[in-house]
Amino acid sequence: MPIRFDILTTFPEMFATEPPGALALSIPDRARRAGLVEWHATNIRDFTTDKHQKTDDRPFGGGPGMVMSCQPVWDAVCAVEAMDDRPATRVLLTPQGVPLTQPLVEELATMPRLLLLAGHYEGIDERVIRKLDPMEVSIGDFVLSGGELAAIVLMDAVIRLLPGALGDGESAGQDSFSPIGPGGQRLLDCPHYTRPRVWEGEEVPEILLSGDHGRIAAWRLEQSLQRTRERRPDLLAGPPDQPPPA
Ligand code: 6GU
Repeated sequence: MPIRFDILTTFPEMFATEPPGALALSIPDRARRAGLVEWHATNIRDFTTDKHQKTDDRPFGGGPGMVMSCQPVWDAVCAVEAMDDRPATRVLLTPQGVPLTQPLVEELATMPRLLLLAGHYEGIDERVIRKLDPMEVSIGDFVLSGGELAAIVLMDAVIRLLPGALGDGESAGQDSFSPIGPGGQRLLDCPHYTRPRVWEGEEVPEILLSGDHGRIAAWRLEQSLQRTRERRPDLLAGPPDQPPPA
């Protein structure tokens, strides 16, 4: 069975396959055509009972922006969940969520069905969030106009991990954040080179031309460690609340 994504949004066009949206290209499109994944975007606006089709309203207590109302969100989630027998893991995309990391992506990639709720405006009425009790996920410490681009990021990261999604010569095990460190740490990727051997007077590192696969692997690991120390020392510190790796 393909993993199923349901996206609840007021901008379902962003998830279109025709004309192609961001996920209808490259690896996610190939995975979809191969039957590894399916996704369905549902317009929350289709579920509003408001006579003007409104999905939002002004915040109690005043302040800028609009708040997405409980009723259309709740009814949309209930209707979408009933479209398939499999239980959906509910995910709300919000800057207040837990950070999306590769371990979380790996966990999500094992789920049969994910329901992604993309909020807009100043947010969603807290009462419907509490009633849905979703996992709340953020893609970083910055603010997007809506959860849709975050949902697309999450979907891309999950889809490329599905067995068969990457072709020969593509491997998720070599990516940045793969646990290749000597203590199983997740490291940044090593640098890569292709032809020509000399470009603008700059040579490819000699070792990569040596044909010695053992030494090449050791060099790449050392490059990964060096980059990680320089750019992301936090990745080598070990997970918080756990002893650092030996
Ligand atoms: Cl998940 N949503 C929005 N609106 N902004 C974000 C985000 C999510 N993650 C980082 N910024």
